[in-house]
Amino acid sequence: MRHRGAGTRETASQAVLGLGSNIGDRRSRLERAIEGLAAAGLEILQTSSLYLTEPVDYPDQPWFLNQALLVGTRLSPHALLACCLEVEEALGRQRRLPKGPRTIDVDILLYADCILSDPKLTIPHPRFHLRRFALTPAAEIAAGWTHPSLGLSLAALLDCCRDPAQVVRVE
Ligand code: PH2
Ligand code: MG
Ligand code: MG
Repeated sequence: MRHRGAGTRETASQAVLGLGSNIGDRRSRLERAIEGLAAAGLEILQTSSLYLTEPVDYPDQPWFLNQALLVGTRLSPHALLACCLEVEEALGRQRRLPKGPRTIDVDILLYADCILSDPKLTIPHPRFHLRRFALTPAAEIAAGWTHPSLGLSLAALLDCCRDPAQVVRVE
């Protein structure tokens, strides 16, 4: 058998990643995150528009720029998480306040039709279908993707999303 590194799979899977930044040059951070993910070997299949989004959970912070990516990868879900965390660290992410301001956040929203939950990782991301800032960019690039535990497409989930927080497309 051909040698594969730990955490890699024989065949590629698609995943949807959510990016967010609300400190400093947000646009350049998102660009550099995409470059870092590509340099780590992810195939960037599609990038959504950028969205200027009202902060949720912790309102007293600057507005975010959010974006979603469709990627191809042979990394397992946990190896993909490690890759996302490395890119966050390389871009100077500091974790001061949970849900507070961040230079860059890279979340796995969906990974193939995978459903998993352990102390380190939950897929699909447990709240993204309830949050317009994550669902809007994801539905732009993967409208027909069926959420594996809810059984609805991202387009259908966006139609019934009740999140009142503002999301404005910026390009
Ligand atoms: N991320 C959070 C908490 N709140 N709000 C917006 N608009 N965008 C985010 O990416 C975001 C947030 C925690 O990850
Ligand atoms: Mg997040
Ligand atoms: Mg995160």
